[in-house]
Amino acid sequence: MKFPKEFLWGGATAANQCEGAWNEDGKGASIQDYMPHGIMQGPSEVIDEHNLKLKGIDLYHHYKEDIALFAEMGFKVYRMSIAWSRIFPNGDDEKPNEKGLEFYDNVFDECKKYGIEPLVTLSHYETPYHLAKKYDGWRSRDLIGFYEKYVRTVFTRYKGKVHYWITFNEINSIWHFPLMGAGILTPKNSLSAQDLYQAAHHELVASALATKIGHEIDPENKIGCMVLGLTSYPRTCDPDDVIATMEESKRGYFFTDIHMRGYYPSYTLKMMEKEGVVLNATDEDLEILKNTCDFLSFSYYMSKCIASNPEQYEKGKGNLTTGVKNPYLQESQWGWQIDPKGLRYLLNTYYDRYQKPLFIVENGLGAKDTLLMEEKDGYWVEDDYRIQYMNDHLAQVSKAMNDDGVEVMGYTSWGCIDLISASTAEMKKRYGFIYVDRNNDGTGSFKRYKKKSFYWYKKVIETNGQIIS
Ligand code: BGP
Repeated sequence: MKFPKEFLWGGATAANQCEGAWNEDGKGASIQDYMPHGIMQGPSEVIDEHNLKLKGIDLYHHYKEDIALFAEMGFKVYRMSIAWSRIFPNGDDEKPNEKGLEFYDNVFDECKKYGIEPLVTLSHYETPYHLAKKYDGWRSRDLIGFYEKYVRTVFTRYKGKVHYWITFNEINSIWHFPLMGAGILTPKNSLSAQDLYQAAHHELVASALATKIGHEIDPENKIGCMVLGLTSYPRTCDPDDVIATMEESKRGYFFTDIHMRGYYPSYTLKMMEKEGVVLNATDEDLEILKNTCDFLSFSYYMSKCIASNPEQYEKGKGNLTTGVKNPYLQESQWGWQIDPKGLRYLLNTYYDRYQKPLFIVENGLGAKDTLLMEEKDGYWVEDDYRIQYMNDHLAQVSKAMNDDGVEVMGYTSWGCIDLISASTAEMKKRYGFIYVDRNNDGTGSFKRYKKKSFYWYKKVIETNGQIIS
């Protein structure tokens, strides 16, 4: 398997799923601090002390140890997010919180020590709670100004320390989970299409504005958009299934097209027309949207099938969105259908559409791991299933590059250290190369243990992918 010399190997986390220290050193609450059950139930009225994310894996106090472990694996890049409410505790504050800024200074300095490039997500499902409560999140145009102030602050502060940025995590998730994706507290079933498209528009304008500002502050900055990458296949070759799949794909391309092309393509205008939406978009908004991204990044865990008559088939489970089951695929313990070839397919479709570099910033297997009674060859968890999953996906990445000519900048596996899951807010769904002793009931010592996959990934990076088969 061939990977380019400059390929960015690494891992990914998000502040709200790993940092903990939810109210330390002046941090304000984020929406996640009020989501003890992930997306499965609505938000809580008050902070629920059982919410595992409040302490996460306590990366806030373990970052030196954790980054040293990433360095031991040879990471070239570490994808992480800045918790917006660590910098602006309420989101609409006058001044930033210096302690919060210092924390990320320390993290970036630690990365630099090992030659690891940070890849920073500016907003990873962690809108400051106050902005959700007072403004109903991104439904309000005011959020553009608050986000602008926040990104200006961090682009300026970390100039020269960070060169790779992502504006919003999985921006297309707003269709499915408006609270997580856009900090909207109004329940989804009370939101109209008008509300959702307008909120999406505000995020899109804010994203393009961040790209503009980021380039102005440091022309060296590479700024990308990020979507939940989903391969959708027609369940059968019945043209009705094919058309249903095309319609579904349009909802996915909505965000990448606007980010990468800089305008609302004709089909997006038709979508809104059909749904009775009259978008409030100013001339200035449309001008800002012309600031297109340097790269397109996405998460990829699974694929799904689409049918024009879905009730005839068994329903699939999946990452924030589902279709019907694909009879040719195996699934994870959480029912997500595993499809390495779907990753090659997706890389091709994006590259054919935009001819811009792609970055796989999330991929991995959420599984229940068992800690061995004693260390075996330096590891504590025998996670061959995870090694297999990642090997098979990376083999397809290599094919996309070498057989199909797709340009891929790098690969950051999701949850390179175990963390709290986003959809179910639990600890037992683990993705990491590093096991963290914390349990669903909140017990645990927070001690870190290497898994078998730790040594495997180290070898992958050392050989620049040569051991992938
Ligand atoms: C993506 C999110 C991540 C992450 C991942 C795995 O959608 O960007 O934050 O958590 O999915 O999902 P989960 O944690 O629910 O297994």
